[in-house]
Amino acid sequence: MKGICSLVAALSLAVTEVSGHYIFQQLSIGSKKFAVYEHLRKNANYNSPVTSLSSNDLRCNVGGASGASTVTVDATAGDAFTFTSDVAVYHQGPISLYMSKAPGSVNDYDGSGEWFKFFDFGPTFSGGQASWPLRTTYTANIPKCIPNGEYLLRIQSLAIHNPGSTPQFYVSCAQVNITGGGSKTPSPTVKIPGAFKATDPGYTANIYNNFKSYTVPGPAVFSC
Ligand SMILES: *[C@@H]1O[C@H](CO)[C@@H](O)[C@H](O)[C@H]1NC(C)=O
Ligand SMILES: [Cu+2]
Repeated sequence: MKGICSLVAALSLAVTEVSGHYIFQQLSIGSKKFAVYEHLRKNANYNSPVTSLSSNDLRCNVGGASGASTVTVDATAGDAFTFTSDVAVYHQGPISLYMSKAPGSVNDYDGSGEWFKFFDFGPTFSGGQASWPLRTTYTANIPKCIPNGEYLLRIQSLAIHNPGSTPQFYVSCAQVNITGGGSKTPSPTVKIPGAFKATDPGYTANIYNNFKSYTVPGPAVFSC
């Protein structure tokens, strides 16, 4: 009986993994929208999440360790940019933006260096209700003061819609070449994996039970 139940559970999970969810697959700089996966590393797991806190796939998703087939795009520090997903993000949880400077060419960079976070899209609380920024597009500005160079630009949707189950990370990385920047060293920085802990309040939060405040996981937000 147990065998049949777990087989059914495994099958339904497999179906959900392929057909459900969402994936960030397109980048815009300013009003210029580029082709799907032109400047984003193509992942190899459809639109499924990463769920291991210790996996290198947390950096740029499954299949995203190499940028060999990704074209790096020029951007000016301070530019607005947008990540677009295939379908609107529909799992409650925060969306965060990170960058990591490549030691050389970003095409060859696996994301094993230092990451800083520069934006969180968190919940807003009003009248005892939380509302999450669940959308198809997320727009922010590249920090004006960061050093010129080639970077991974990473978006992360942390799905905590299912309290008690393992949260899910939906991540994608773009490759950008920054000019017109400054000389500030972004801080604090973290390694990925390592930046997120099973004990983080924002990771274990129950969004359906007495949910009145929220701390987005990860390092403090860097701003110029
Ligand atoms: C990045 O921009 C600099 C300055 O314009 C340029 O010299 C360099 O070739 C660019 N690198 C890439 C990978 O586009
Ligand atoms: Cu899902």
